Amino acid sequence: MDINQISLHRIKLPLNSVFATSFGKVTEKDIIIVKAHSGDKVGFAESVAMPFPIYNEETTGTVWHMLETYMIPQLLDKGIKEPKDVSEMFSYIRRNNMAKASLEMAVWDLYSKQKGQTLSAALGGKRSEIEVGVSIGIEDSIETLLKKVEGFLGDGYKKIKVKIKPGWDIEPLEAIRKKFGDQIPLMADANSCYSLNDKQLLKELDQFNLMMVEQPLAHDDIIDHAKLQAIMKTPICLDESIHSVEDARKAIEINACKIINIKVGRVGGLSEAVKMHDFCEEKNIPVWCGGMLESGIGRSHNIAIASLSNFSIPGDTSASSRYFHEDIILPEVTLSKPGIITVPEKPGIGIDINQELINQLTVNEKVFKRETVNF
Ligand code: OSB
Ligand code: MG
Repeated sequence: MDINQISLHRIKLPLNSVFATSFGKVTEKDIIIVKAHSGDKVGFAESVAMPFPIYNEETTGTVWHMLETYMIPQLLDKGIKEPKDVSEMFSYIRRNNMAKASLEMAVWDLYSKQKGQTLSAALGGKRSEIEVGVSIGIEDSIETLLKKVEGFLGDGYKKIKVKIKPGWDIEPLEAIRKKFGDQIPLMADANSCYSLNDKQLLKELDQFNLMMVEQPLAHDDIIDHAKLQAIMKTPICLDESIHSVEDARKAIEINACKIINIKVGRVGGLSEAVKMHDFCEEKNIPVWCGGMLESGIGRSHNIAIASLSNFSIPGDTSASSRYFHEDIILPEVTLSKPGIITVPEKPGIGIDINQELINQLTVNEKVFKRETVNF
């Protein structure tokens, strides 16, 4: 693919409102933009790691370190023929999936631009439009939560996901069902904050007819999730526990979940995400595309992967304006119809970058050039 330069920009992109989960609050996105250059073509991606190791073990700092120290020099030196070579090249590195994914996704964008194809088509996507939902953090009061739900339902979002934690679970869900009825597509995400000691409370969630409950138990568990699924009617969806198609196979084999949330960063890249999608399709396990409050760059990758056939449940890829006053892409991600995002038609991720805004927001940057010519 003749990649002769890779550059990193670390930016701080303010969120337009605080996003709170059971593991903490986020007020701005600390993002590493990765650019892979070949001739006049540039592939873009972003690292989705959080600034603190609270969702998983990675941070923006560890991603920078892995890319700078091991991954970029090796990729520039060895060269690759196609995107799947990136995953193979770094398979010797344990974990660090978000670092791996950020580089691999930039290569996928570049590859599809070189082929003159949309990223969606290059990945085997079938849809030209995707259905999307919204993820709502832990709010200060039930009243604020209900106002937000009302607004997002007004935008036509096809799934309302509410973050829960002990002390903020039954009450908010009950209030939403009471105000908006039994028909709205509703789910809850616990981000690993319960244990099997809470099984009575978790069973009580069955009364709310939720589409699913996401990652109720430990971030590294599948055994207890299987025990919980056996006594709960509500389908369990796994997020934090699944890092690869192998993890998915094991979780499905022991009935630890009925649905899987695929986040490209968490699973180490688009090649692994496609494998996981195909495996789940074969096993009749529906998947949906999760989110990490991405800027428009990561969001556009999510739109591409969500166009594959087994992404049959609306994902967490909402419009740019739900997160940011101003996004770093042109045009921003918008709903083309209520609850619908149209997959862009231009090659690669199919959007332009607002480089001027990226420059304004940059706190650190580094350019790596290939030193020798690869043939
Ligand atoms: O668990 O899905 C999650 C955001 C940050 C970290 C973890 C999660 C989330 C979200 C937001 O739920 C999804 C989004 O709107 O991007
Ligand atoms: Mg989640």
